[in-house]
Amino acid sequence: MVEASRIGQSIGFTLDRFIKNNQDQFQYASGELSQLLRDIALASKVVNREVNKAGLIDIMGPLGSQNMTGEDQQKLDVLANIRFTRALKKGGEVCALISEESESYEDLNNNGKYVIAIDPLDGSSNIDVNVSIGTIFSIYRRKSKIGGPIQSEDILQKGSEQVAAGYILYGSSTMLVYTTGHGVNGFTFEQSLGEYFLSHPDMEMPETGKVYSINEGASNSFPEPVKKYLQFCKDSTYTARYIGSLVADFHRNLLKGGIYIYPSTAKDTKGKLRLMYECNALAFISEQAGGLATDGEQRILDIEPQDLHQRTPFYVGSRQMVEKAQSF
Ligand code: AHM
Ligand code: MG
Repeated sequence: MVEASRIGQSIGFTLDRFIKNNQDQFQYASGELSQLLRDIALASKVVNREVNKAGLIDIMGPLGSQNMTGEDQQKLDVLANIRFTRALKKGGEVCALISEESESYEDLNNNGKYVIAIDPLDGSSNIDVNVSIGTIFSIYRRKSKIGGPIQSEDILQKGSEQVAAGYILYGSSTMLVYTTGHGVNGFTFEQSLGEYFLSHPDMEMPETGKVYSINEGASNSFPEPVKKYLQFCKDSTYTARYIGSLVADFHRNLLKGGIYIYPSTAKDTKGKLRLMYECNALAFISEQAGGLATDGEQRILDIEPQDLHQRTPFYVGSRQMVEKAQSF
């Protein structure tokens, strides 16, 4: 955890300054990871602008074919993928990009030292209805020789090997929350200045809470232990809150305490969420904030990935609540 005194002095710092001041925390401090985080922040500002005018696109664009800058209109999740890919390619620190939007990984710069896994815009069912959505990212050190071809050891790394992870929440305000393994810090975007400012230093997830987030509509096909845990939540008069946007549900639970569950179901026998670019990042952040993340049996960060788009059941949130759910 970052020492309180150091953080205390930094409230209101811009993200850039905060990254610079804390650069010495990185194991391989040579400035590239800092620059990579800045690239992500920059791309997120562009995506934020587009998310904010999502409802206007049909009004302002000439009948759905092209937008105002002459590009073909794209769905926002595809557009976000383009924005992040472009920013990371220009930045040059990333050799391979794994994205929810692409079947295979993308080679960005052979000399890049980092691998990134990203869900550019998560919560797709909420994009068109003005409900919070998010970007999720995980950053790994490349393992193979710099300059050579990408190897599977570079792209299929366990969550415990992340060197940084974070998310951007496009909500009632836009926030960027990230960790480099030294605690979790949250930054709020100030629209008129175009800057992220440190607003939530050294975030800690409450040990326990009273909120459970799960899509109960699918409960007929939940595993028996999950059904029993849900009954326990009701008997304990917990409150149900489910936005259906992972980042938003996670962020609320991070601040207020709670548990988010996406178990295996009849439709998604291995769960719905993707290990590499949805679960690993949030698992890293939750552990750094004092919470827990498991697949119901083992720690998410210990899962050996076999596939870029692998799915996993996901139980994440306040430590005591995840432990309780697991005990069922
Ligand atoms: P997506 O990557 O297609 O957007 O799906 C991920 C989303 C999560 O944000 C959310 O928690 C979950 O899917 C909701 O799924 P469901 O509608 O099945 O409850
Ligand atoms: Mg997603």
